[in-house]
Amino acid sequence: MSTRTGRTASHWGSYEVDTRDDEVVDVRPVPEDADPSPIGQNYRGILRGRSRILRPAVRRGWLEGRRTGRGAEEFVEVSQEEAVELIAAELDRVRRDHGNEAIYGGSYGWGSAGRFHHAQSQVHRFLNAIGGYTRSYNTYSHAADEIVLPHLVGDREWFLRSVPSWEEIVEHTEEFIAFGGLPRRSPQINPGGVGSHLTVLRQVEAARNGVHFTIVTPIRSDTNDELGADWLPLRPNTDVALMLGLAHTILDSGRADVDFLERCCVGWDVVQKELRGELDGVVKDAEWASGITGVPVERILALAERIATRRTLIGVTWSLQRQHHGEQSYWAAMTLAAMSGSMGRPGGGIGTGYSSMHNAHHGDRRSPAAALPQGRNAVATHIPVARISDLLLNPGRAFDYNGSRLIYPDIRLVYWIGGNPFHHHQDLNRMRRAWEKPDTIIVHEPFWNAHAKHADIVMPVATSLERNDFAIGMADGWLSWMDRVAEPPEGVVTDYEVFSAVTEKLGCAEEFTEGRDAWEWVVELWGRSRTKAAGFGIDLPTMAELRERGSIPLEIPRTLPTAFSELRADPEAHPLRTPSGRLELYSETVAGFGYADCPGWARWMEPAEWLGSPLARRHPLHLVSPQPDGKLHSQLDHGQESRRHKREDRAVLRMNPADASARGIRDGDLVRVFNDRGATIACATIDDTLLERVVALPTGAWYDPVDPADPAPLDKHGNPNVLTLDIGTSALAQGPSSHTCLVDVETFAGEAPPVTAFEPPRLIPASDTDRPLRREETDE
Ligand SMILES: Nc1nc2c(c(=O)[nH]1)N[C@H]1C(S)=C(S)[C@@H](COP(=O)(O)OP(=O)(O)OC[C@H]3O[C@@H](n4cnc5c(=O)[nH]c(N)nc54)[C@H](O)[C@@H]3O)O[C@H]1N2
Ligand SMILES: Nc1nc2c(c(=O)[nH]1)N[C@H]1C(S)=C(S)[C@@H](COP(=O)(O)OP(=O)(O)OC[C@H]3O[C@@H](n4cnc5c(=O)[nH]c(N)nc54)[C@H](O)[C@@H]3O)O[C@H]1N2
Ligand SMILES: [Mo]
Repeated sequence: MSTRTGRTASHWGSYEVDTRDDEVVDVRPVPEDADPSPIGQNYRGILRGRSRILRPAVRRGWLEGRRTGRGAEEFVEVSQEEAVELIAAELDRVRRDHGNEAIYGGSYGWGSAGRFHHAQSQVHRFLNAIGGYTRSYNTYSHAADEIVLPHLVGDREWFLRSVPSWEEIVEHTEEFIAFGGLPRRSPQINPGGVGSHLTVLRQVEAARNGVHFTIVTPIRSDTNDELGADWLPLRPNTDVALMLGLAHTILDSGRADVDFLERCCVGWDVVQKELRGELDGVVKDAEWASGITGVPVERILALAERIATRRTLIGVTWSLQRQHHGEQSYWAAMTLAAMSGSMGRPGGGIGTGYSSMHNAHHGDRRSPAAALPQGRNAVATHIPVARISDLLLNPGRAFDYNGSRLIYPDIRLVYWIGGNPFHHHQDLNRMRRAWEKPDTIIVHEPFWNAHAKHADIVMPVATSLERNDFAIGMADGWLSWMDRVAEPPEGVVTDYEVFSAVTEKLGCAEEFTEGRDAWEWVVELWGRSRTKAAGFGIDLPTMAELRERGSIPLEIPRTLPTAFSELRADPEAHPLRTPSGRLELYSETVAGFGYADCPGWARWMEPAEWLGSPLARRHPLHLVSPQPDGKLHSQLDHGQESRRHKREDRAVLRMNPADASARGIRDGDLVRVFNDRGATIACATIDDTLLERVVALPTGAWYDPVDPADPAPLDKHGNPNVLTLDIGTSALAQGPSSHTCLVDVETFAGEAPPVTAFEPPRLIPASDTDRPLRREETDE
């Protein structure tokens, strides 16, 4: 028996981990974590569990030259050498016959913490070394934000580095209006790691210091009880109408901050016309907003009064822009904040993501740590990340994106590591049709999730617990060592070693490895980090000392004055990096694009699906699919903390008592959630914190079709993305619109099929097949 104790870091925190025979037996938060996350408990028992991928596997149909059958067919297990041979030969065929742009390496996903083993850096460096690939831009988290903010404020990074921090809020804010709420679960997470969880502590401190919180969300429990927040329930996807109604009320009462609006912004004239109905004949007053949002008129009037008279911070959660016309949520919030009188004053104005993730907003966002260089991509073709199904389904088709007109290239090979599109993408039945298009899909995964099951060549890889590395999260105050606390299963190697072997075969190993093994790279990146940190005035110790100490606190104080304060003081001396140098409440650039679904100023436009749309007669419930408690996305869904949040093995669908009783649904019943795109089985939990006609099904349950050969199979595990809508936010950002979705719910009739999401697919040992291990040529 071998036992080890070491330290690991993850996107949900750092932990001390005990392993026995290379399996995790105990997980403890590190002492420096002020408010540790229970998500770390998911590590127990997963390294050698049934879902672990133990050997490289190749889909039988692929070997026989078939593109169909992904997700339904058995796999042939092969040796590491054979798998590397197959991958190298197929990459070589595709780049020779179709060019490197036929390789899609967008490969979106969070992977694991660790500077060197960071999956996206690895795969992009690898694909650049072999000649380039079609890439993806933006994120699923906040694509619309990434595109629209630069049009409004110029430099998005400057904005994020200077919006009021929690420390500033505790000190100066009087009113915190949280559009999208302040869910306790979300700031457990931080990309790259989090040494000590501070957000909830700061929120409570703010409340104690007299900050008055109002949460504007369809779900009352989107907050922490200790904040004593007022709840303003509204219909999902109608925030823009509410914001405009508030803005109109402030304008009407003569309280708008005309000085700031006229000196520091462009577009105040257009905003007034929009609010007064001079552009479309519709006055955007509180009554109008009430009709759309369901918020009583008196509450809109009262909230507008508070906003205009007290030091107010408008907080917008990222969920507000993961919806159809999501750009407008930010635009309207910016407009409201600019009118409030608090813009550019300590603790006032606007900020984003305050309860979406830990990095919003504590320390400075500049990282003192070096990253693995990705090299140069010789291919220019790209897509906005959430247009993956459109890309595969429509080669050659033109589409709009932030003022440019792009063409979807013809993708023959998809290479994906460190992400799970069967978790993250919308309308999975449509995506499954898209998945039939490429010749070859190659995936590296530690676990047999749906993504691996739908691939052609699956490479098992080591988890973050089976590698040495160091971690630092975005805007986090800690550097952390990561121990190899277990050996991977025999024969299983890291992403880096797979890529090293493939580049060796393709004759470009030197470019990829630069002659270093993984350990030598970690040492190298630590050395580069010491140099980089020195430029920040930070003296990092030797790597041996980091290892010894486990973690190091970092003081990277925020240096920028509150966003817009300098603009307010002197717009000539401190212009923004917009075309006008002002805050652009009206953007001539965006207006010039001429997009019907994204004009150049804040405007309410009906989303494709909402409670006011005709479709609501047939599918009368609005589905929101929030981030899950108990895990990050789909990661370690088979872990114990994740399973604690399931009922009857399925994800939990929360619904209002009235909606449940109207359908004869009782607490704990299995239900079928459905619309025209798909259906899933979840377990109903009756919850009076939800607004009527709103249901919530968290993301993250591994997609688990009853009959994978069916083109639109019933999912039996509660994955909301079989239901969600796969359209861009607008022609501007083309972001995901996951929170725009109507459904209906009924009790599940009959015997529910057991969940098999965590079972491996049928595996055939290589010795049992007489097939030659190469792909047969077909002209399908
Ligand atoms: N309906 C709906 N859908 C959504 C959202 C929503 O709000 N609603 N939110 C969206 C958002 S914000 C996001 S960010 C996405 C998240 O989507 P993803 O980032 O794709 O989800 P993860 O589950 O984190 O996927 C990471 C995968 O990488 C694997 N992995 C971990 N470490 C490694 C490694 O070192 N190497 C390799 N090869 N693999 C590794 C894990 O096992 C896991 O399968 O989901 C989006 N989808
Ligand atoms: N525990 C945990 N935390 C996470 C993650 C995770 O997987 N697990 N994922 C992380 C990632 S990658 C990201 S990007 C962030 C995302 O962070 P967010 O985007 O903030 O997270 P969501 O849970 O999608 O949405 C937050 C709340 O918005 C509300 N909401 C939905 N639609 C609307 C609407 O139209 N109007 C209003 N006013 N409210 C609405 C929902 O009730 C929901 O609870 O979360 C991060 N935090
Ligand atoms: Mo995200």
